[in-house]
Amino acid sequence: MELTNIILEKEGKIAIVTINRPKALNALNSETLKEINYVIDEVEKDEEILAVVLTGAGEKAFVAGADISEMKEMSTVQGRKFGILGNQVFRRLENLEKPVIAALNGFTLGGGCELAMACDIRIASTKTKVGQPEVGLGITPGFGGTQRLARIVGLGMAKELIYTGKIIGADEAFRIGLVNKVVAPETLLTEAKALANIIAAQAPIAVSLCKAAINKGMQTDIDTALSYESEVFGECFSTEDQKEGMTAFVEKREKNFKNR
Ligand code: DAK
Repeated sequence: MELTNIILEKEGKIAIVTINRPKALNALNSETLKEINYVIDEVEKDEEILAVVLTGAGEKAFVAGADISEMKEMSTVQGRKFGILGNQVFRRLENLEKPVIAALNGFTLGGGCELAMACDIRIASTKTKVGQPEVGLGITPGFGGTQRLARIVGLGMAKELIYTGKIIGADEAFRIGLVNKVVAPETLLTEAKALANIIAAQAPIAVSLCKAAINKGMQTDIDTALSYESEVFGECFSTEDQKEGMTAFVEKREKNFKNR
């Protein structure tokens, strides 16, 4: 697939995925969603890639939402199709076996905030502005916003943000736990890559199983969740990397994980 709205780059063990429609503040149209879906395929099958950084092109926006110009003209059927596509893509990203760090380099609104919330970790710059302004457009958040925001920041805060459509700054986003860290705009990508590289240096199967256990555990009761944790814990002992990690510790040497 020829990519016109997304840039996919590899740097060692990490992939950097950039949404590249800066003239429309990286708004998500159908084509961009399809390209993100394709990039997920590529990242999934590339065994060298162990973590992903997702960001937006330009200095103004991560993603300023779903593409309003495209949505404006949609029929009910097209709207439903668009919603299904977005939800599928975001869910695939959330379930991707490799961790995804969103580097929020500016406006992170509507579908952009929802995209960021489908990622594992969010880092903001001091210029980041976050919100779910959909009610001001006569719609509800449709790419998981009504579900993921409450899971991340809690019910009361999610309801306030969604009912008012208000846009908050990076410090407030940090205070409510929507982003993990706020850094200077010029260091955002470096910080996100550094974090991705720290993760990529761990045992990849263990990291991936942690992601699955955390995600699955958040959707179920504690007993089922703990039983799943025991299952994945056991699974680690069938990996070469568990032997390598523990042997390297005992032998006081650097570990050399093989993703096996
Ligand atoms: N869509 C399309 N174009 C956009 C856009 C968007 N979301 N956001 C900005 N742009 C375009 C602008 O139209 C403008 O294009 P030109 O006029 O230059 O051609 C260009 O980007 C620069 O934007 P501005 O000139 O407006 O820049 P400012 O600095 O003055 O303002 C802003 C920046 C971010 C405050 C403003 O652009 C803005 O308010 N943008 C819209 C933000 C927004 O409301 N986002 C939420 C979109 S609703 C669904 C599932 C999900 C969704 C919908 C349906 N289904 C289940 C079906 C999700 C909905 C949303 O995300």
